[in-house]
Amino acid sequence: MNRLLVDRARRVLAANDLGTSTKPSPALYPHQWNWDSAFIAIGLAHYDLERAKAEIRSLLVGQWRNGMIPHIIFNSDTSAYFPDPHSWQIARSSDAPASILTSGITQPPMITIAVRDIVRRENRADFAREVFRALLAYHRWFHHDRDPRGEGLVSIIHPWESGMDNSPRWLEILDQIKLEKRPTYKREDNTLVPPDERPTDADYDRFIFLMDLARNLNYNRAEIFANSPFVVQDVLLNSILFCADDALRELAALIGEPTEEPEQWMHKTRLTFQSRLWNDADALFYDFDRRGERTIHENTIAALIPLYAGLATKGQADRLVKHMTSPEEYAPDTATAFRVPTASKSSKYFAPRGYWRGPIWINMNWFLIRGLERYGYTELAEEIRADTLALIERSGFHEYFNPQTGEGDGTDTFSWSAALVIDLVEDDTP
Ligand code: 9WN
Repeated sequence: MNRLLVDRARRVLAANDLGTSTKPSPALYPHQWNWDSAFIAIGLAHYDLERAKAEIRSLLVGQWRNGMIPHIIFNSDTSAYFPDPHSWQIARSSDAPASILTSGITQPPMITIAVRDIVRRENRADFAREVFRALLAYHRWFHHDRDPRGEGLVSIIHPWESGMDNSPRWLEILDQIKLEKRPTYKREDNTLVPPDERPTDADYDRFIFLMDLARNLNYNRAEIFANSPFVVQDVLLNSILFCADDALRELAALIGEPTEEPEQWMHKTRLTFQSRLWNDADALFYDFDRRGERTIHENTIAALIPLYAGLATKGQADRLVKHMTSPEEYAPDTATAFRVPTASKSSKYFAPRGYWRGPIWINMNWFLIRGLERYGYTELAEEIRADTLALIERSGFHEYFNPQTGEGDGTDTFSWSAALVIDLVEDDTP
């Protein structure tokens, strides 16, 4: 059964293959996305290491001079996606690459974790040697540019940077953005899938407002930090960066480069993660609104992802697992058969078809499975793995799934759903 699933998953990746990169889906997402490509490389590494390396190399082609790896690298063969290169106008920044079109923001740095997977599977250091400098530059950019005060937590400047675009976590800040007039733009996404399975126009107005703001400030970080209402220390991105720092440390050790820098980053992150993001009363990790200097009290799946990174103490992990196993929050109940929803069912924003406001996403289940394994909750990890595979078996490689009915929503044949299913079935963590 599972072998058949792997074959089907490989076919999804082959169908979305653009040669040296893979688009997330056939029509809705026709370009290369940053963390998608990293998840895809993790899947590809199980059966085609050369193609997995090509996926990483093509992502690095879009790297900015300041080290940032952008969230989208545009495929020049198509213009069917909004926002397009003209919306971003990255040439306004002297840091942007000259001959390649990209967006002007980033996404969670899964790339370094994917590179470590590839290097471990190959059991050779060549690829680590090849990409180490570029990865180091990306991490330095995160830690210096996005954490200018050296606090140990980096900030995101757009919900798209979190990868969880319309999460309830961002709503309070976005609601405070009062638009004098609506930005003018034409969406493509809600013509390709049912509009109620996409972020709303009100969400998009704010996404575009923040994109325009960053562009109009020529992607100057100091100006953006000073002027944007959205500067957030995101639990998810900081968890992934912590894991990525650890992967970078391992790559450095392998090729004889110094390991102190990533070690220091990790040390600082661990301290501030605990002191600023852990909320002991609610027993959840919460994002911190850096601009407004306040905690964002939203119970979403992001609050549990520090398990993946090993950033929770054993006691905190036990308490996080209680949320996961509570039927009022993340566990199945009479109305909700499938898990794990991306927002707690107790949240007033919970919406079973609402994109990142409740539906199940395969990458989030994958993070939780890996996190539960790390803390020794093997039975629960096993249950969620079995549920995840059963869901795909039942509804196909959709972008996300309704936790009440199990139906697949958003786009079909979604690349990371396929890639991570391969990783979950093979499950021979290198
Ligand atoms: C904006 C490609 C991307 C994912 C994100 C997901 C969605 C884009 C969009 O698709 O975002 O970046 O157009 O909605 O939220 O996580 O990387 O799959």
